[in-house]
Amino acid sequence: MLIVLWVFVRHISKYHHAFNDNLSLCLAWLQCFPLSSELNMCGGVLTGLSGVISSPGYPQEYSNNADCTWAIHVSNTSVVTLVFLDFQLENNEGCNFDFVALFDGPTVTHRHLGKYCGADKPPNIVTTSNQLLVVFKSDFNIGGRGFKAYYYSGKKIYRKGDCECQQVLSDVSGNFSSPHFPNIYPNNINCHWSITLAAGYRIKLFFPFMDLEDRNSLSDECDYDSVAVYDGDSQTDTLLGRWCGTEQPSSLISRGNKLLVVLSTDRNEAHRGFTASYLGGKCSSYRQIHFQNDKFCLPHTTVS
Ligand SMILES: [Ca+2]
Ligand SMILES: [Ca+2]
Repeated sequence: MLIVLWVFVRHISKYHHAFNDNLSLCLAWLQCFPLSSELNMCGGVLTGLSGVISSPGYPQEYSNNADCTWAIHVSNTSVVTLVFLDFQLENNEGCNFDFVALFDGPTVTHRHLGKYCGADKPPNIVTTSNQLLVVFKSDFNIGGRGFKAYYYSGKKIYRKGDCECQQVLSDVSGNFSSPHFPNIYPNNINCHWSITLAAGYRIKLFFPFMDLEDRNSLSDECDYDSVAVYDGDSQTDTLLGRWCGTEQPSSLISRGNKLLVVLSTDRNEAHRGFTASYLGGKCSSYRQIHFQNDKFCLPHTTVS
């Protein structure tokens, strides 16, 4: 009987989007009865030291019109790390249809940590506060397998070297390294180096030395510790790459005058870290950028 009703409502909804609100109530109700495990709950408040969340019905396709909010709240002196194990949502540029959005605090007015859709697993996220808000929404059609993620709490670290960990660099060239380099870096850190040069400049970045914890051998991803580089000033800008282990990234060149480097480490196993150097360069002619000692041709330069 329920199945007949469900098929009927879904059929109707293809033609009458006005039924969407009723449909989502109906689907939510159907979901809660047969699948009432913690994993399949749509949202909730989680206060454990660690836990798992997933889209409703995972790994079956999530429902349309889902609107789930998980509030993760750990002890006052801790931060929250969220690691995605699986991720497949309807994709579109801007993630306006189905998405997972993350906030560094208890509400959507707190710092936005990222909005994700499609089949690329989001990076590991570490909060600066002791609360993380995870929002999952889907629109009226086209779904996916959804997502599964786990979180854990770790102690906030207050050390002398921490001010080296949130740096804005505006000199035309410079160097930086992981905290305490060449000694081992701290666990549970989330460090940002934001290179911001004058308009018209682009940035060439390279890593002469890299030694982080290795990839997760199960997922083959940099799930534990990683250095990520974004082509802009936030983690919502294009990811140019993510590295770990002793992988040596080739040099990177920004599209604009900003680059963001993020070092994230998990709660155990630390290595020596990395050193980075950058140079600013200005375009003097189409397709050509002059750096201090060398010249580059770039395929899609937009700087004149
Ligand atoms: Ca959808
Ligand atoms: Ca580690």
